Amino acid sequence: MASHFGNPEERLKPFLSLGFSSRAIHGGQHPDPVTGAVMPPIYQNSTYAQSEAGKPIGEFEYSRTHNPTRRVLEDALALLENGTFGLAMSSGMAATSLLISLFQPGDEIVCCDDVYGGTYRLFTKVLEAQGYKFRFVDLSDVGQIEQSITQNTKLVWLETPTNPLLKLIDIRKVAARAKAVGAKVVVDNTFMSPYFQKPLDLGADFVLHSLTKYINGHSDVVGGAIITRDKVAAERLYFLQNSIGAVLGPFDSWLVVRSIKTLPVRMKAHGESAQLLAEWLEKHPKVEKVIYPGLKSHPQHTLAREQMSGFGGMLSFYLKGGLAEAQAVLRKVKVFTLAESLGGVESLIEHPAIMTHASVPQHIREKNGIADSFLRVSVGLEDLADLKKDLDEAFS
Ligand code: P1T
Repeated sequence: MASHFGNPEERLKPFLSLGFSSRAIHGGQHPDPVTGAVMPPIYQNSTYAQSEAGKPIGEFEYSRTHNPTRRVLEDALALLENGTFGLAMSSGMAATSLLISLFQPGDEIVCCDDVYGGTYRLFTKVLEAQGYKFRFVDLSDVGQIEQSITQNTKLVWLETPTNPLLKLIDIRKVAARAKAVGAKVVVDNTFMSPYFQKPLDLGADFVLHSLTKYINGHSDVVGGAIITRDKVAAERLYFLQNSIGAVLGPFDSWLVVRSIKTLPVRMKAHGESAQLLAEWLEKHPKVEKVIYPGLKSHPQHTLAREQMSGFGGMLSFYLKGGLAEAQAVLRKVKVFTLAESLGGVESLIEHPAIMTHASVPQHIREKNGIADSFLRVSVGLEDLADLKKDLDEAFS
């Protein structure tokens, strides 16, 4: 494959024998040929000299089209997801928009009924007006998979675990059904990261990430990505990436490349703390119910064990009481920060109904269980004792 994205299949070859942690540290990277620098340089520039019109001196022409630092990140992401082609965008929503651009107004897209509020807003307030047809279905209910994905379906959009209710969807079953009717499947893998879940290995056609979350992991970059093995789709995606233009800049690409090196150790620690915090919360007298895929009480704990290699750092819970009790907890926390987003080294807590999922109409939120007493937690890497103490004090 030779065009502005070069030949990813060849570029990835030297790294294919490496395990996940080695890929996280070395993926897509070689010592700089000019200086020997071990870390990839930040090519903070927009354009590249040509020796005569149409003949660039090197491989690169213009940084929207391709940039060496962004390319390192795109290759590293492809390697982590066991994919071949990576594309880095300026936000998770830009990656979502790019993926949807593969499809046409009039196409039917089946989407799980619990997704990030911004994704729901883009689908219902922007893309439906352009003619795309969305059907929101509870795909965590296996019986609905066959019923809802039909010959009319062009794309199936999954978050698993879903944001914020942490429902799981059987990726293998959805992929098999989609294949039977000629539809494509995308999994938004933001909550698990490739450390805990590899959707392409389970039959998905595309993986999508908000890099803003675990992959960057330090709450200092907004970015997004798509990864695929599908060469035909990748050629079109690279064309669209250049045409639409919402690409990730060189410095942000470099920050994410640096962060990925610690993704395995961070994810392991996030998962360990989240499991212990979920078990502790489940026994707390002020807590009505905890949702975490690693708890035996999670209705899809068995599926979690089958399709994920860990349970992640996100948990949600219902407090006893209502909005007043929830607001009081959010006002009182000191180690947790009350903020949107997730996946950083610091613990965050938020109120989905008022914050991240305010774009979802109230009747749908209520039907799904996004109640006033419902809180979502991104478990960071602080001492677990401090996190427990902080919540305990906020509850009382
Ligand atoms: O914020 P951005 O990088 O554009 O990513 C959007 C996005 C996509 N997919 C999932 C699963 C997400 O959670 C998000 C962003 N989510 C939040 C900001 C949040 O607090 O849930």
